[in-house]
Amino acid sequence: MKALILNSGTGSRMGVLTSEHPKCMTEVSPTETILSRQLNMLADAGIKDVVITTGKFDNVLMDYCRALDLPLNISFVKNKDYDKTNYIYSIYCAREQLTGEDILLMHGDLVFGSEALDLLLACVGSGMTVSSTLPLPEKDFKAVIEDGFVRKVGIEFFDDAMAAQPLYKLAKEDWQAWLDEISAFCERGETKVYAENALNQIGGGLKIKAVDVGDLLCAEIDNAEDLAAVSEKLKKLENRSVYVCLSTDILHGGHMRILKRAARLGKLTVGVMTDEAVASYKRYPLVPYEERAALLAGVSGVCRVVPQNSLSYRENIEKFKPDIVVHGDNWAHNFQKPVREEVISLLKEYGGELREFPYSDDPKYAHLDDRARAELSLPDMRRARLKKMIADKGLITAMEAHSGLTGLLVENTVVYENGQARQFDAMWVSSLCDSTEKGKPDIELVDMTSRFRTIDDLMEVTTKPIIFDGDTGGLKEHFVYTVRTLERMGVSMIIIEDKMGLKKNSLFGTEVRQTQDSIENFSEKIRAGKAAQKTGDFMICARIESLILEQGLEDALERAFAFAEAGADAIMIHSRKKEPDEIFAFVEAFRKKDDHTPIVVVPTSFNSVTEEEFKKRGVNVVIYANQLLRAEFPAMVKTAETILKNHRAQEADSLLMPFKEIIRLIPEDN
Ligand code: SPV
Ligand code: MG
Repeated sequence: MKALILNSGTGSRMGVLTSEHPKCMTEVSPTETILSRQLNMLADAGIKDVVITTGKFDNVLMDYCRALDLPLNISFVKNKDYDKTNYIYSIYCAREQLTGEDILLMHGDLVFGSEALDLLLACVGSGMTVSSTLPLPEKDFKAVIEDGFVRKVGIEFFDDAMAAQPLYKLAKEDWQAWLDEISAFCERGETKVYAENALNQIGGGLKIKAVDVGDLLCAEIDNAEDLAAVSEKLKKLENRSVYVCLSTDILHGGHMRILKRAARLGKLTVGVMTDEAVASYKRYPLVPYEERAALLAGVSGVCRVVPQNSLSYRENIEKFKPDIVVHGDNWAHNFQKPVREEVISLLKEYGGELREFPYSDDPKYAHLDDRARAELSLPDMRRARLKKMIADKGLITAMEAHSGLTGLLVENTVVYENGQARQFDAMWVSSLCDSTEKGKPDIELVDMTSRFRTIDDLMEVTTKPIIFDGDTGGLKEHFVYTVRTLERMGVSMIIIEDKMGLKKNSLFGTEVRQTQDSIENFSEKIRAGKAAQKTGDFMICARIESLILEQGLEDALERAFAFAEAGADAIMIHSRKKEPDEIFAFVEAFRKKDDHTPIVVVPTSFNSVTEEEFKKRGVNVVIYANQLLRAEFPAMVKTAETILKNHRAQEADSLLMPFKEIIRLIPEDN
C-alpha cells in the first residue's frame, strides 16, 4: 500500500503560522509537526512508499522530509498551479505514481491518532473515517452513509450524513475508478472542485466502508483555533499511561513494532516478566531479568520499566492503574484467557481499557526461539541454572527422567491453572529408575559409563538442569573423576548418600543390610569432590540416610552440619515413613542453625505434603524420584495381557497412544 499526502494547499487561513513553511509543518506538540506525526505513523504501520504533492514552499518541505530520515521512500510531485487549483489537480499531477496499488489517502492538515489509523487499516476493502459522535460540521466534509457505506462526500450534505475526515483506505480497483474520474474532471478543466466531486459522480459504484472513529483523534487543522484544540487533545492523549508486558529475551522487529505502537498511545510502562515468571510457562530466559529490563529501558518511547512477577497482571494494574493495557489479540484463545479476563475486569473497575493488536506469528522469528533453546542446552548454561533457580524461586521441583523420551516429557509438560502455568524445573536421573529400566537391581551395578549414556540421551533433547543420583559416590579416588565428568557434561548437581559397601535402595530401609559411612570418611569424600570441580556452579549434595537406617534425628542433624561444614552445597534428608513428621522435625532443627544451605527431599513415601508446605518449612528442592517409570510399567503390563488374552492387538487399541501422536512427540530438529 502506498500513502498519498496532499500538501499543495497554501494554508492561508493559518495566518503567520504558514508564512515560511507549508501548513503540514506546523507543530502540534513540542516534538511533532502534523507531517512528522503522519509520516512516523505510516512508517510504524509498515508503509514504505509515500507520495506527497507539494506547492508553495516545496523546497522547504522536501528538505524537512529528508531531515526526518525515516525508513520511507518519499516522492514529491509539485502542483505548479497550486494557487489556482484544488487538490483534485494535485492528484491528477501525481496520477502516474498512483496506479496499480492500494492507496492510503490523507490531507496534509489531518491529525489523527494511531487508534483511528488502526481502525481504518483493519477494514477489509476500502474505507473512510467518519464519526457518529461528532456534531455535523457546518462547513467541513460530511459523508452520506447508506448501509454502512459512504455514498457521497461533500460539505453540502446534511441528511443521513456523519462528520467525515479525508482519510481513506482505497482498494486499488476503487482507487483506479476514482482516479479515472479525477482525470476526466481535470481534463475537462474542472480543477477547482474537491476530488470528492469526482467520487460522488461515481456514486454507489464504489464500496467505501464508513469507518466510525467516534471521538478518537482525527481532525483537520484549518486555523489557529483548530490547532489549539488539537494540540490540547494530543497533550491529553500523550499523558495517558500505557502498560505492556514483555517476557521475551530476544527483542526482534515484531516486538519493536508493538512497543512503538504502544508508545503512540501515551506514556509507556513496560512490565518485564521476572525470570521465575517466564520459566513458569515457557523456557528459562536466556537473558536474565536485569539485562532484559536494561535493554527495554533503552528502547525509544519506553518511559519506565518495572518487574512483573507473574503471568497475572493484577499486581501491576493495581499498583500503576494504567489507562490502557496493550496485548496481542492471540491471548483470547490460548492458556492466557483467564489472565486476559482478569485484566479486563481489573481495568473495568476504574475505566481503563484493553487494546489488542493483531498478533503476527511471523515464521522468520520462530527460529530465534529454537536458537535460544539450543543455547540453554549448552553445558555451561545448563549447569549454572540450577543454583540460580533455587536462589530465585526458593523451591524448585525435579522430575525423574530415564530416557530421551521421558526427558522430553519432563521438558515439555505444562499445566495451566487460573492463568498460571506450572512445569518441572529440573530432571532427576535416578539410580533406581536407571537400573530398573535395564532390568537390574539398584545396587550400583549399572556402571558410570552406562549412567553417563542416560545423561547424554537427556542432554541431547532437553534444556532443563539435571540432578544426578550418584549413589554412594564410590571410592573417593573414583568420585573425583565422576565429579569432573558430570561437571564437564553440564550436570548441575550430584547427590551422594552416606552409605558404604553394597548399597541397596533406601526404600528397603532396615529390611536389608546397609552400612552408613562414618562422618569423617564421607566428609573427606565431599571435600575431595569440591576440590576436584572446576566451576563454581556445580553442586555436591550430601544425602543423609540416618532416618532410613533408624539412627535418629540427632544423628541426622550431626551429619548434616558436618557435611555442610565439609563443603556440601546442599543436604538431602530422606525418610521412608508415610508421615512427614521426621522430615519436618529435621528441617525445623536444621533451619534453626543453618538458614542458607538448600535442603532436598524425595517425597515418595510422605507424598501427601504439597510443594507449598515444603517451601513454607524451608525445603528448597523436591524430587519426584520414580513416578514416571512406575506409571509406564503397569500400562505396559496391561497392554501385554490384553493382547495375550485376545490373541490379537485390536482390544488394546484403546489403551494406546495413536501412532500419529507418537510421531509428533519427537520434535523434527532433534
Ligand atoms: C533413586 O531414585 O534412585 C533414589 C531415591 O535414590 S530413593 O529411591 O527414594 O532412594
Ligand atoms: Mg538412588
